[in-house]
Amino acid sequence: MRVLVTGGAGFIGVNFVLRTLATRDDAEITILDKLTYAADPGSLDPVSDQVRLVVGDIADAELVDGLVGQADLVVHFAAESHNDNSLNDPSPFVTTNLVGTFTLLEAVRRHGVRYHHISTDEVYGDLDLDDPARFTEATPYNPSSPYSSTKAGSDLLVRAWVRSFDIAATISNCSNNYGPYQHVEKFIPRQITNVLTGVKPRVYGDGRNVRDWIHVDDHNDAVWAIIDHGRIGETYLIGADGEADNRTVVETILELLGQPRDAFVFVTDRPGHDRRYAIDSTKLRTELQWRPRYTDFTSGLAATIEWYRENEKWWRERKAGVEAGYAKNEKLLG
Ligand code: NAD
Ligand code: TDX
Repeated sequence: MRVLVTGGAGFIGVNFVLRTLATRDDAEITILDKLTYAADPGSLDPVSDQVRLVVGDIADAELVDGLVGQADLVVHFAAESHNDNSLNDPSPFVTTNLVGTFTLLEAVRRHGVRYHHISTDEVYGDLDLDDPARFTEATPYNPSSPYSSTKAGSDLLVRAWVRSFDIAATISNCSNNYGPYQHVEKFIPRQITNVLTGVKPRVYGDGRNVRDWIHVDDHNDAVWAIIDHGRIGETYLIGADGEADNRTVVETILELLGQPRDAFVFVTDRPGHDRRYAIDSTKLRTELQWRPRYTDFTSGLAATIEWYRENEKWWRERKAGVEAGYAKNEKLLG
């Protein structure tokens, strides 16, 4: 099977490529990645003789047409992915997430290629802290940020291309991922690397915002379950029952790193900050028999901390630039 992986040099894409090569022998992988600030092609060095990396933009119609024409399957991870960046400059989010997805869909339509679309639970907006509800495939779209609205728009393009043009597509909406190779701009790696560099973790607002954490390998195994056995045209929510508030996550990281649990600071809240995400993944579990393997978040976090400890070279160069960017808007509270 010839697989075109977009965004295969980013966090989830790198893990998808490495895991696919480790667990399957039927995939011949081509990666299309623009190598934005979020990418690290060096992460693919150990498998460089097993994958083809094409550096380019998913919004480049000619390039995309040629690559999709050579594939049996497209797995579309490429995106501008960080909410805070989308608040500072929404423009690349519109181009990559909307125009890029449109460009892929048109090529998929022309060539009749199977397509899997990677998306996020953020398309559903947020839930109150005391609301017993969780998101399901039937929850109405209600995105809050430029990032989540462009991801929502990209999902709707896929649904329209399925209905109007009969493309063979599936969609997955996953909760917050953690694990190795995640950019240090994101919450968990930012706080781990803060502690490792002697800086106190930064928690937005009151720290009570809840995210539903899943290990990146569990996400990617679910993606393969959907590609292998999912019903065409369907959406599947991916989540591992990992709800935790930000304050608790930071306290756990501090404890695992041998620091006092209260050695963090509160900083200015993110504008429009979604309060809580929570996924009900019953459909995925009952239809496709998928189960998460990382069911203990604390040991998953401990393994992730170990990875950042052992791979300082991977993140060290990016860290100062990311923190300088945050420092422009962030003020200590209290
Ligand atoms: P990331 O920012 O770490 O990586 C994105 C990758 O896409 C990078 O390698 C980047 O170079 C590439 N890219 C960006 N613009 C491109 C363009 N125009 N053309 C080609 N390549 C381009 O993101 P991630 O966290 O790995 O997220 C991957 C996907 O998973 C995204 O679609 C995201 O919306 C989705 N998702 C992420 C999470 C999460 O917790 N990180 C959760 C659910 C869904
Ligand atoms: O320094 C921080 N302090 C803090 O309190 C950062 C960077 C974040 N936060 C909070 C904001 C969120 O409540 O932590 C939570 C997680 O933040 P992010 O890592 O930025 O993730 P989030 O905004 O929830 O979005 C993530 O999950 C869904 C990914 O970045 C998206 O790509 C994915 O779609």
